[in-house]
Amino acid sequence: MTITLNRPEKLNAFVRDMHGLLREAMAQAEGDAAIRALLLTGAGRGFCAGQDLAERDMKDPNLDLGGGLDASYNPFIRRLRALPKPVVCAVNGIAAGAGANIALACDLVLAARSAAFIQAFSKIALVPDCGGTYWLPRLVGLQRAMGMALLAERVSAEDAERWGLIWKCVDDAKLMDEATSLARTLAAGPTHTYGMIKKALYASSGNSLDQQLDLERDFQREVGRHGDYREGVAAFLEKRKPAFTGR
Ligand code: LHQ
Repeated sequence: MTITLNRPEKLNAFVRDMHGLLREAMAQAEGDAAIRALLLTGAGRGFCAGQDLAERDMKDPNLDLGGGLDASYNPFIRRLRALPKPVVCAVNGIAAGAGANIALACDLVLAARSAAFIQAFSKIALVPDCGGTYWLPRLVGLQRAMGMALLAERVSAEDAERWGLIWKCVDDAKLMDEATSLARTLAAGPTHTYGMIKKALYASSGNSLDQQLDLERDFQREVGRHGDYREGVAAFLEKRKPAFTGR
């Protein structure tokens, strides 16, 4: 299933309606067993420029940006990370502010060579949100995370790949083909196991080695009882491609 952020004239900056549509799309991705991978991208020349800065009433004395995060962005980030299916992001152009951190919330991020990532928040005196302060230091180390957050400069897709911020930078003309092919490959994989791999990797930074070894044992026990494991081993021994059901 592909979700395309579609407000190209404003570089897909988020307005309220988009959150409603995203909620519906995520419910479909979660509920439909036939959907075995998700691809997130943007329409037009940008991926997403974050929150639409014209939407908030700046004269409102009760302006509560935290409330906005609780109501829409944070549940979306949590759902992306918790989805027990792989999520691929195709960053087709600039990814700024919340847009950058939504991309980084995805499991595998591809970016067009002309794309860039900007932690734009500090330019308008905000702190990075949508998980930015969580994954930036984990992905690129504290120094680069700090530079990105304080300076709010563009990080090119090539640097992003070199730094380990994203999986891969690809030529613009090839982005959608590569991202679609990657999502299709993942959709034909052992979906249940992929869900467990996500859970294990995302748990690891909060766990000790002992806890992680125990978690791996428990997860391996579970996936070892799944038909996809039997199919994987049978296909290997019979020298054929496995036909995983994912269920
Ligand atoms: C925009 C936006 C935009 C409205 C481009 N809003 N119109 C915040 C508050 C609340 C809770 C949740 O969390 C957040 C998190 C955030 O996301 S805060 C960070 C918000 N984003 C930004 O600060 C980025 C603002 N945009 C930019 O700095 C530039 O537009 C970038 C660097 C992304 C792209 O620059 P250009 O390629 O030169 O394009 P442009 O600036 O000409 O933008 C094209 C159009 O899109 C333009 O509209 P116009 O009608 O003049 O053609 C922009 O005004 C509009 N646009 N971002 N966030």
